[in-house]
Amino acid sequence: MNKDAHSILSCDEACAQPSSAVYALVHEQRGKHTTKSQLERRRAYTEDTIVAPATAQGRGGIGVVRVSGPICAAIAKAIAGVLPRERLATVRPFYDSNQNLIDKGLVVYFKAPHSFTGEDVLEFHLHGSPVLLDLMIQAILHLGARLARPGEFSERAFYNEKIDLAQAEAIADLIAAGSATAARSALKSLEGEFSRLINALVDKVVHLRMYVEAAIDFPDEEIDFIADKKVADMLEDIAAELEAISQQAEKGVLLQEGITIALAGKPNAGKSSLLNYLSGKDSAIVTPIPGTTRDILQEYIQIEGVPLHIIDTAGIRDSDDIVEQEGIRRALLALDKAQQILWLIDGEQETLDDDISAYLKTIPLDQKYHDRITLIYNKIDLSTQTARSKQQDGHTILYLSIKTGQGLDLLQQHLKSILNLNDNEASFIARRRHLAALAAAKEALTKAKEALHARLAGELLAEDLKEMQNNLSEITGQFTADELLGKIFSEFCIGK
Ligand SMILES: Nc1nc2c(ncn2[C@@H]2O[C@H](COP(=O)(O)OP(=O)(O)O)[C@@H](O)[C@H]2O)c(=O)[nH]1
Ligand SMILES: [Mg+2]
Repeated sequence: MNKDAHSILSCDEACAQPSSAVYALVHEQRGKHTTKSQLERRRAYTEDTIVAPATAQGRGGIGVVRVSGPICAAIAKAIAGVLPRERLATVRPFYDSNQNLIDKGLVVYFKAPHSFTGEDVLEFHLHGSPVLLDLMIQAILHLGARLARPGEFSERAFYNEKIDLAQAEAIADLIAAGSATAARSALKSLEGEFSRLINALVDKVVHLRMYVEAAIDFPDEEIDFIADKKVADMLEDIAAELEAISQQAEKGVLLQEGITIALAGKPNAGKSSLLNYLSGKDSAIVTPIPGTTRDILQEYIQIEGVPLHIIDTAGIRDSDDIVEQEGIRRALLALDKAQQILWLIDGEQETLDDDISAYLKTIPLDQKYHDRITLIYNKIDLSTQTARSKQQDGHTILYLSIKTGQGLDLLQQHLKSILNLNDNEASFIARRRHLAALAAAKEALTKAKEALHARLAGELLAEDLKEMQNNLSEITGQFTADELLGKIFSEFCIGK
């Protein structure tokens, strides 16, 4: 029975029966970026030429001005006196329209479509003076180019299908990378690693959609794909792949954003000492006087390339001092934002038995924070405890001394495990936007499974699959609303 469905799938679009849904699907898959406004946008691009400095503001050895668009050849001739050979760095004097010498430098010409943007591109390498770059840009504007909007070079590369959206975002992430690990991961995304995984998954979803749509189109053939285990198997396969990608993407987001860890506890437990230890400097004032820290102090550190924002807070206790009360109020706000809380216990003052749940009930923190708490039993040099790490009631308890350094290695290990850094595999970089799209795809997949399970009409299953495909395609920009595209590129800086 299912043979018919298979035979339709295997035949090329041209010979498919005029079964509209399958035909439209194949067609839709072949044509990329085809919404009307996107096409109009591409047309607008071919008409104007953009210019911007490509190197950072300020003085340097060289400064580069980049131009993209149809009048590049004319600009090269006007400014450098020649149209240089393609992709060959050529030394030339550069003149403005009054024949005043601007500078002498290199000009490189990339002819469309073999350029970053897919259009004709020119690069002028000048001496790195902001004044010279400015003169050069003025001269190019005078010749009919306009200033590029933020991210417009990348945007053109996207519309000309040189890169997809995830790759365009990776350019911005690569430039913004705060560590070697983040840079490596951004480069992986830029090289298309993330996009390849997404595209492979989209292909699988499309394949399944075609199978289901074909079955719907031939009801007479009694194709009972719902009873057919093949559909269920394919859904399982897609689910597993989606899960694997989501996990990697979460790691990618972590590399980009890092996590926030708050240090909390009663006054004098050693929070500020811990901040100073982790940041490697004396940022916080440490005294034996309880209530020393009044305001929130924040330090930024990295563990194996992952950014960590550490917040030191005022000790939480009842206080009559209005400054301290305000500090405590701010501490509680900071705890709300932190993904992890290290709750410090003063080992000189307090003991801790095995009933961790009971202990947590005694601390002045809402129950909702309990899941993110690691207990740090500090000052073991003043107690009978030894340095160790213990798991109890689903919590980690670390016994250590910030003063003597005993057990601090356990803390480092614990932070790494929080960051999930134990497998060292560098991931691709990812953004919250990607996680949201993956989550939406998961939701659509769950609905698809339910539709199959409940033996609902095939149309519903097909609809869920289509939604899933669209969610995934948002990541690469194949199915992304214009407003969102505009927003993404506008967050780039000029010249990118
Ligand atoms: N003996 C001992 N003293 C410590 C240790 N950690 C911190 N302290 C001392 O405890 C006091 C309070 O520390 P501080 O970091 O200001 O605590 P905070 O109020 O929680 O910020 C200071 O005098 C520290 O030197 C430790 O591991 N052992
Ligand atoms: Mg303090």
